[in-house]
Amino acid sequence: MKITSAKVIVTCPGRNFVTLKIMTDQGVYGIGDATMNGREKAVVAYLEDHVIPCIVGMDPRRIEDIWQYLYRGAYWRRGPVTMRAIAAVDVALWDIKAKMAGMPLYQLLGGRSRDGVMVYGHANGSDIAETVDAVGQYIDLGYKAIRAQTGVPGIKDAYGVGRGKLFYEPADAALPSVTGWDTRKALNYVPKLFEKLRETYGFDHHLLHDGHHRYTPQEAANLGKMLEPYQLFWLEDVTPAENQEAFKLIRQHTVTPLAVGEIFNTIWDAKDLIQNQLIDYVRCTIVSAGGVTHLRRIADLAALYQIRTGSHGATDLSPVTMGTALHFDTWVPNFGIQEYMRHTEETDAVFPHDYHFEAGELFCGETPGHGVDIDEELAAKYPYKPAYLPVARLEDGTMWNW
Ligand code: GCO
Ligand code: MG
Repeated sequence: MKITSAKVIVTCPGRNFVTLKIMTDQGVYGIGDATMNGREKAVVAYLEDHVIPCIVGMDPRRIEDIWQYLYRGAYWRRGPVTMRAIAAVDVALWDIKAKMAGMPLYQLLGGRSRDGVMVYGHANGSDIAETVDAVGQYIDLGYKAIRAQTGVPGIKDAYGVGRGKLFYEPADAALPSVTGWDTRKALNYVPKLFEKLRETYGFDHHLLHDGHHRYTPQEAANLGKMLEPYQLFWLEDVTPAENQEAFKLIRQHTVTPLAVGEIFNTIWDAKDLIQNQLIDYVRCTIVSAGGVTHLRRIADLAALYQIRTGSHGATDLSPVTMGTALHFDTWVPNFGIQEYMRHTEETDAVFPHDYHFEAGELFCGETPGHGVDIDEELAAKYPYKPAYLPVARLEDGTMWNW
């Protein structure tokens, strides 16, 4: 069997998505997501100029060998661009293999470990009252787990507060918009949100919060400690994780569960956090961390330390990633939770898929492959539109972590 050709499809049904389509001499094709929010064109070039010429003619059944070829052969290993390109190839090849086997992908991975996959949605508001209402709407939609983010008085465009109700799209401008941050104001406000949420809805639903890399380790420990009475499911990205050791300090002071990893791109980014039991959930995803082949390795290492998966699932991860993630989540023994920010109807039309939402869970389908396709004709109607993630500055103008 041979890869006869491959192409990159860039489409923007409300936001940009980059999709790799691999064709074979058996007439079966596979698709993989390669979207990197705000840097899409870098991955397009990497795929078109440095990956596709190498894989045409290769046997698509040799998934592991092609992964190793693209990882070791790059010489300049790792990084978000390289690992997204490898992920896109990997997912497309798993899609092909499952189609050739006539099986939904989860069967190829080892079969079902669960029926449905618990997901969490994003509730947000400009202040505590609005956010409490938004969480109530997600409870009414049947969600068992809800992430809550609120605007903070005195902070311009605090992270995680969307402009719509169901959809939150942070890449909001043709050049990075500037948002503000002030940790003291956030530390004085965020705990009050969760106090109010528990007062209003009790403890029957899982509540999550994303620190989005904003706190120093000491501040993160302080926030974790202040949130303990509200029993969060997790506190995410509470401090930048390049220095994995920083989590030792946080761990010494709080038992609030910690989740990290949506911006990791290989197992090396998470290895020390996992082996030192410094986190409770690993957030790596199919698209950012080298595809099914590599995410499986990360999940297996995490399982040795009773750490569970909690894959990233924002709108900037295409339905191709969501569909593949659901097959992965249906199989993986140490599953924790799956993030699920609904895509818009126009996105869903470009990416027809067989997964569905019911009573707070997502269910992958039984279609052979990962169950997601791309309507190329419709995709062509939405040309690429430059869009950047914001940046964040402190009140004195210091550049901070968005
Ligand atoms: C999340 C993420 C998003 C990111 C976005 C960047 O937890 O869903 O933090 O909100 O900011 O995916 O493109
Ligand atoms: Mg996050």
